[in-house]
Amino acid sequence: MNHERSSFLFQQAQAVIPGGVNSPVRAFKSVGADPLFIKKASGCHIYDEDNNDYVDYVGSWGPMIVGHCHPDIISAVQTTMASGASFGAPTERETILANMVIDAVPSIEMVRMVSSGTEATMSAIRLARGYTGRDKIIKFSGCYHGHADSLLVKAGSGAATFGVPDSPGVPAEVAKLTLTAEFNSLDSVNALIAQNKDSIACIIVEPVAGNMGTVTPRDVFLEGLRDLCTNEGIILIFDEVMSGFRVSYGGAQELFGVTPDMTTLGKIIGGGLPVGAFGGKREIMEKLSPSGGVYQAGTLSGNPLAMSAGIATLNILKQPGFYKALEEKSRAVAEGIARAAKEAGYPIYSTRVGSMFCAFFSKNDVFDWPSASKCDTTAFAKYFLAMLDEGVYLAPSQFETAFVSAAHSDSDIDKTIAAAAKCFKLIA
Ligand code: HOZ
Repeated sequence: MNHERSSFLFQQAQAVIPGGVNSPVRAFKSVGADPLFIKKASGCHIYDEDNNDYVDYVGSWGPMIVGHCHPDIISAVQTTMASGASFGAPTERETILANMVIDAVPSIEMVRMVSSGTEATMSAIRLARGYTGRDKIIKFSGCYHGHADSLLVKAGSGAATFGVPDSPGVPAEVAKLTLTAEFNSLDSVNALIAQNKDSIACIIVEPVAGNMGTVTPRDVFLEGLRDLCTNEGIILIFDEVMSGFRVSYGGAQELFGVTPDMTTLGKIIGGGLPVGAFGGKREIMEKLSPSGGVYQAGTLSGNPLAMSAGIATLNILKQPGFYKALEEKSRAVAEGIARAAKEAGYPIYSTRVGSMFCAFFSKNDVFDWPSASKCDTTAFAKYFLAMLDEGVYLAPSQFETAFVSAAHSDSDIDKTIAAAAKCFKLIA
């Protein structure tokens, strides 16, 4: 495939944008190539500046669950745009989307809209600290909760891909308030709690870890966190920026039947426009300014265009059978890729929760960051580039999740599995 124009545009971008990209995960650095510059998209297909057509499993890193350019979302955004893009004052749409989120997500009694997932997690942690009067937090290595200072400690996603899980620029004094446990290990959490009695404000976790590949929670892990937090007066925060409205309408907490105290959201609830949200128990949320003293603000928070796109998206997701059909597509593609790998003599460790999946280049189980980090990233890079050549666009890192959308058709899935069969044979 010819990527001449993408490479030309990348060269131009590098002169004026650090690394040529506005978010590190977009770079193809870890797979040894230049990123594709995207011209347009439709359904589950994206088209680069050289007019190559790809089946897309990045989906803008999660938001595009109904596919790109859905007519209902286009129409909602166009109608809203015609009456004003932003006012910095309340609009009715904010309350409509807030009610939809509250109705869907078991833990959320009140919600505040922000403009990104990072803002959501950063603000949720400030609120947990303000509510409990405690300073320390626990996160899990390999989990990624955006790029706020306290969360760039043993972080996943781009931070793990590029080998900077503890970013320069985060003051040591700030980082030492973030304690890290191992995903799926209640023992590691118990040990931290015992060593830091009555000083932990919150535990923040991706209930389905999606930023070190896709790592599923083992039996009793989430329930165990719930019990520990209840017993110790710690706020349990589920970061459902990725899994919210994705693994089911009510997110991972609905799927697994475990209710946190607070939840962070983003991606899908903005229908592809910049959005985030955090919510939880009324008594916690009411501590937020202006009803309480914990400050948090944003010029574009609850932006009319983002609210409209979010409402239109959730209305599509509410249609009967939406998640069942998505589950079937997702199972077909994830199982098809795993089967192709096995038949090529290159077994992988395949994980999936709903429409989030990952092919780990590992012969062993992957259940936390130490096991994920042992994957063969060199073989992954070869596979990634070969798949791209076959017209399949995956995230350019072993430590990311693949997303399936309602727009993936049987023929897109068949094409993906056939491509995988060819690519695994190449690397076997
Ligand atoms: N959570 C996304 C990737 N794992 C973030 C996208 C980004 O960093 O640009």
